[in-house]
Amino acid sequence: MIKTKICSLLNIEYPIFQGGMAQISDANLAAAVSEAGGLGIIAAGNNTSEVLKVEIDKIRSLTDKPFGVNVMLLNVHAKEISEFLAVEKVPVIITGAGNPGVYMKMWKEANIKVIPVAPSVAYAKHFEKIGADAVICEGTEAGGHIGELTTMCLTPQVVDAVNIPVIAAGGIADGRGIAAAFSLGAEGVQVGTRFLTAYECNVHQNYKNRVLKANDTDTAVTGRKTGHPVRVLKNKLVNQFKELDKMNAEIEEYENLGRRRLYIAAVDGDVDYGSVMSGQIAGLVNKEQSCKDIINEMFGEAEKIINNLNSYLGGCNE
Ligand code: TUI
Repeated sequence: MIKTKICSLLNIEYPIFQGGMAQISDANLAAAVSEAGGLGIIAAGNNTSEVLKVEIDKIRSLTDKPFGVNVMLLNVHAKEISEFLAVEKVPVIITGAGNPGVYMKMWKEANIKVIPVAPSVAYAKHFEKIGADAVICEGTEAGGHIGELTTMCLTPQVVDAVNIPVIAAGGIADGRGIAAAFSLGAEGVQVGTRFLTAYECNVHQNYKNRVLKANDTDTAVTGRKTGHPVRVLKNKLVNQFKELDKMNAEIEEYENLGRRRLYIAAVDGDVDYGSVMSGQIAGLVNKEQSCKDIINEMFGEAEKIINNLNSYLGGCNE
């Protein structure tokens, strides 16, 4: 049984978060993960609080277990959503793509656990200082909007720099990833890509099929020039972004090309011209499963690996 401080902090059984993937992580997916003992996370994405309210009401009807809401701080409605979440007193808020500083006091007063994604040691220290309960180190291996550093380099440096628990994310899709994250000093993991192919995930089947077929070299990063790099599976849209790079296009042209592309992939199922966000670990994701089976399998593997590593000591491994 693998238990860490994250389990007691959040009252969950397994120290695993399901990544809050915009347009994808709804109440159905999050409830399945929370019911299986992890922390299910609803992504606010680019939605308004009215849309989010439907999902929060739904998850509360589906499970009594704790859940989280991911606030993507680039969202134009971020302020409105943040105030709404304080009123709703959701158990956990995860923030991404920015600094949640202005909302911290309000959320802490509402007794919400706040866990920001920190792209560097400096941000992790700052988030600890302003009252974060834990931080997520999301490496550049992850899908979607990414930072510069890898999970392998960011995690141990943040672990050494802060006293709050650290959750590793990016590149984790099986028990080996969990064992590696714990070896780096993390006390939990956040997993996105593997949950894309969960039965309870409502993303379009074409999107799931692309992830199932992907191999190790199938992701690319679009939009580096805009300051908002996004990791996706290679497709015709990625070629169009490359053309813009060649033409030395203006940022506005990238923004025009990128508009609504995640919706086009995740909801419409156009995986040629949509933005099929996925982590580099997609090559390991080869089957559709329930969230419960994913979590049980990952932690079963991790336990075995951690036990077997003992055999490396004293040279008794065959
Ligand atoms: O936020 C994510 N991943 C995402 S958000 C998203 S939705 C989207 N759609 C279209 C275009 C762009 C995004 C898809 N994937 N991960 C968390 C994350 N946070 N990664 C990196 C960061 C981050 C970066 C900078 C966190 C804090 C930060 O602070 C520095 C600053 O400059 O604000």
